[in-house]
Amino acid sequence: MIWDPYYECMELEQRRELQLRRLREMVARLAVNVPWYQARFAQIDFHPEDLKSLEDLASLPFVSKVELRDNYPLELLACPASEVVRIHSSSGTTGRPIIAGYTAEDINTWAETIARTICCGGGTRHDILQVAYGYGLFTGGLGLHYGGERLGCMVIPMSAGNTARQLMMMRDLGTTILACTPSYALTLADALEEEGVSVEELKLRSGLFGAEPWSEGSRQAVESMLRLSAHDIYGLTEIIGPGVAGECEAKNGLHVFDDHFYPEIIDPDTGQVLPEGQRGELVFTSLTKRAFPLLRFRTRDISALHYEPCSCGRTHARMDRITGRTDDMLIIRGVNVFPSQIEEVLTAVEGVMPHYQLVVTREGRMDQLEVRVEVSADIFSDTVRGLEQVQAQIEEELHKVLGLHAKVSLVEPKSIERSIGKAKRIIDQREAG
Ligand code: DLL
Repeated sequence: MIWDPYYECMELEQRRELQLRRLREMVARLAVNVPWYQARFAQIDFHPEDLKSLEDLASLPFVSKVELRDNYPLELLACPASEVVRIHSSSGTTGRPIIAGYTAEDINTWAETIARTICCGGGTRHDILQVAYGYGLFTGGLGLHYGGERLGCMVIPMSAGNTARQLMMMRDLGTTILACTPSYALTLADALEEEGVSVEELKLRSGLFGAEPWSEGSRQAVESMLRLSAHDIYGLTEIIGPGVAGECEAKNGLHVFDDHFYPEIIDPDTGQVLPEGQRGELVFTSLTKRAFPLLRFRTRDISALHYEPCSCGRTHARMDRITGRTDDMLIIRGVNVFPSQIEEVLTAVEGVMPHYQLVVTREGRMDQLEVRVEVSADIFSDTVRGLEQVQAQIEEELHKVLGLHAKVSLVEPKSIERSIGKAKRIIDQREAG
């Protein structure tokens, strides 16, 4: 089912006209309502009426996390504070959090784009949606919640954690759609046996997984363990939260709801806009946000965009699965390494579980990468020789893909800390050493 065929299946030309109209309105609003944008536009001698085509957007400067932090907490509001009905926040790893405000209209838009996301994942109003993303300042819980209600699902607001209770509710209420981070989905799948719940008793058919990078290997693992169809969903607090893009049954990239969020891909070094299909940094411009619209926000997420229509009938731009973040990239002995590349290698090896951690240390001047990964109980109880073989096989595969030697440590099932939200994959001990 397509939630809003008018907007989701629009002819490309018609959508471009709509985007340009919305963009021009947005820029004009920013120029009037937000002193910071006023000053920026004046600096580059830009006048909103100069914006004649979507391509002209490329002449405007980017906004990055640094500028958002400088305008903490609500300096960039484009509406009176009295119109803000909700805030969310993303903590990040350092410094001040980002605070995003929403008007009632923004909350409405958000519910619509999440309803689209759930429909993309095969959901209808007959579904029972278990929301196991965290509720609170994080956008995952409340975002999915409002969208689920908009669609007419029965929503179970579990929030993250309390795994035993999640499984009990899932079984007793007959949950059909599970929404949580992919790492938490694996944690839930792992706990089935311990909690005495058999997958046969469950009615899951679809999963809406996002908020962190994951791989095709993890998709296969979670699909076979929970017997559902796993869909990638993407979003970020600065732009609205989840509901920016989602995968349909074709699983041929994520549909970007580009009548609200205009995507570009840029070269992260030069800032140049890259053509269709080329990999680079995703940049988003709000087209309809009222409280906290952003012009050309640099996400640091790496993806590529495609424009040919999808077999499902939606005509939105499609983005590739996020393969990493420009700031997640580890530089080890000068070689760029993305955790996602390692995950792809690990999950392709029989008996290796998608639970891993990357530990980076420095010995003298040399960076060392250790990949700690769980293996199945069968492999773990194998002979030392058997274990060494698996270890050598992974080291060889990693060498082929990364071009450097990483030490692989096979660890016991369930020995790597489980997450209920975003998994912590990287332990970089270099600064300390
Ligand atoms: O994670 C919003 C969200 C909630 C998305 C629930 C999907 C589901 P933030 O906490 O602001 O917001 O983190 C945003 O998470 O820039 C990406 O780096 C990463 N991210 C989000 N979705 C995906 C995904 C939410 N599907 C940051 N694949 C983004 C890979 C993702 N990374």
